[in-house]
Amino acid sequence: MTPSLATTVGGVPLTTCIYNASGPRSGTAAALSKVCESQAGGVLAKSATIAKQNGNPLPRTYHATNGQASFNSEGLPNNGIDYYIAKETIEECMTDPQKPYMVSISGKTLADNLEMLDKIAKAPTLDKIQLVELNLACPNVIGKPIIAYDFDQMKDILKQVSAAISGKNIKLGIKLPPYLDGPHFQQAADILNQFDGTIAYVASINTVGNSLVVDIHSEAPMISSNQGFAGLSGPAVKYTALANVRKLRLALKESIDVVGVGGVESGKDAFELILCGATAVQVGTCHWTEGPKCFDRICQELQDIMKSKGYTCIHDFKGKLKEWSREGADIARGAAKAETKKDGTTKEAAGGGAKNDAAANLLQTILMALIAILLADKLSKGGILPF
Ligand code: RRO
Repeated sequence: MTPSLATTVGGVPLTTCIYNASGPRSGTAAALSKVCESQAGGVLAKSATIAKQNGNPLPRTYHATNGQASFNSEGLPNNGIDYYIAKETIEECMTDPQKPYMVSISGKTLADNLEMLDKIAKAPTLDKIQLVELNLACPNVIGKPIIAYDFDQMKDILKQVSAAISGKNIKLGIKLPPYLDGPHFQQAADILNQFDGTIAYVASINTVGNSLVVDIHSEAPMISSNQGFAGLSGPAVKYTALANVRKLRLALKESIDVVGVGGVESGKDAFELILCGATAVQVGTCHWTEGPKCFDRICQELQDIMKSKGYTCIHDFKGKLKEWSREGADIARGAAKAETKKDGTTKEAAGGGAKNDAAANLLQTILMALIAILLADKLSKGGILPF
């Protein structure tokens, strides 16, 4: 039987647990309709501001040649909130009525965010907008800090947003930046937990802000805006995303879902995030570089992994990350060995590297001992040594 990838985010059903992150290929109805036509379980629009804007000057993106990291300083190019909540836009995007449509807002001020929420609440399309993601983590508005790193400001915004949408039919998600320091996870979660009636989910993580990619030939940054400082995404951030999802899942109230996002480019990556507690997984950079067919591929790969483990739905493994154990390490080492045999390459896994180093050291010691014995024998026969 084919495993089911169905899930819910904040109570909203998604046909599959994989969908697009707000950002790449999500600014126009044409691009969003391609997401809807794929296996993506939902469709999320680019973060909106009140008015349409072009964003930062070009070049504002860069993909590292090793495929591990991407950088953007887009500066919120978008068509304005009215476009994303318009009947025509939603009709063009949403060719599959089973899938939810979601908008993202990233106002320049709290007043802008409140105004956009009011527009959404009053829109004739409200019943077609299943989730609203409030982006508190954009790293690329020049001169503005990342809101969710300032806990006092975050609390104040959530208080006012919560009051503004109370009694209105808006299901709210919060897009968070990556936290890196232990206490910050708990501090963020303590604030978010106070608004558990308002917050349906958090999406973790946005890009790693203020990263810098430098070219040695020109001796300058690769990105023109904001002195080259940009949000880092792609496989390089997956491990940070895993930790953020895990830490937040453990610290947040059960009623607040965690949607995992950051560096996902395979079914294996999605599996890992779900194991850490994600209820769904957004794909950003890979959607940007590969296009919407990435959703079909990632869904298929995730189903293949689930099938191989006998899992029939994501609840069979969601949030069930086990503690480290000797038995587990043996399983990981055995799997890495089998993989190595299969494709002939050396895999970094479960101390496999350390084991190989130990074997090499032993061989080296034996060889040196043999050489020493032979040398000693030769020298003693030559009468140089006293034995
Ligand atoms: O548009 C952007 O520059 C941008 C946004 Br709004 C965001 O949330 N994250 C990001 O990396 N870029």
